[in-house]
Amino acid sequence: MARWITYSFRISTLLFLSAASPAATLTAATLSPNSLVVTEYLANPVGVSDSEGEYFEIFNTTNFDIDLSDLIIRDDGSNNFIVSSLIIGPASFAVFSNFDGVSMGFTPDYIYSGSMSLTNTDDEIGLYRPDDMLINKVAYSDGDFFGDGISHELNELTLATPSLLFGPQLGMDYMAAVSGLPLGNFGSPGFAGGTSIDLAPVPLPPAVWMFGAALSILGWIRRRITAPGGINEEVDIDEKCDGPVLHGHSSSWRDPGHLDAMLGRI
Ligand SMILES: [Ca+2]
Ligand SMILES: [Ca+2]
Ligand SMILES: [Ca+2]
Repeated sequence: MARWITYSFRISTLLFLSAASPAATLTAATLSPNSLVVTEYLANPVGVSDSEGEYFEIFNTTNFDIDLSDLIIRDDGSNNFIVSSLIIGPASFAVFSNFDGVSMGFTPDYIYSGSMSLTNTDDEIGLYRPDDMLINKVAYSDGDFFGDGISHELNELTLATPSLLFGPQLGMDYMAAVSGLPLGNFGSPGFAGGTSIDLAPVPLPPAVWMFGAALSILGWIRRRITAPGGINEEVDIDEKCDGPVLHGHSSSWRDPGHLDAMLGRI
């Protein structure tokens, strides 16, 4: 005997709905852990003062542009700043520095001036969403572990590295940069240097995934309903979108496993 099965799920945020603008740009408020990763830092430059030579580098591990506006960058103490405006491309680096980079031979993507310093002993570089959710953080206990003027490059950039989120281990997750910079420094600001990047495609953010799933379910159900002589030809289904919630029920899913199987297809 047929029984009714009712299902519903919430589409948390209907983002990127416009077919006219398929290229999504993520915002800092929607970022998932490790969507940005600190890939390099130079805490103790040589040939220039620390206030004119420190930098750190981040990498966008997603397949989308990210608008970094309102991203919070801070240590565990009082150093902090909020990014005013910067777009980082998919699978791309961005360099943050406390100076214009001229003496070190590169152009930073963002200058934070004196609002943050990288202490040569122990310090932190944390990336946080505007709601203060941690995205990625480096905590080091020796800012020139490899020697003065030698930046720390992340060994391997993979989301499977569990220690990334809460602070890589010096000497294990980071290695000494070997690419020469002016004034006797070493580093790879804005490029991989010795960092091995091996990232699987990053899933769509939840809001986009859910919306896509909703459309997929809808389309799939409708196909099943209209299939002449198909196994579900007797399906009687009613569904509607009620604000952000998609509701549906059917009298012909005799086995709740059908629903599970359907969801499993998405
Ligand atoms: Ca320093
Ligand atoms: Ca600091
Ligand atoms: Ca680098």
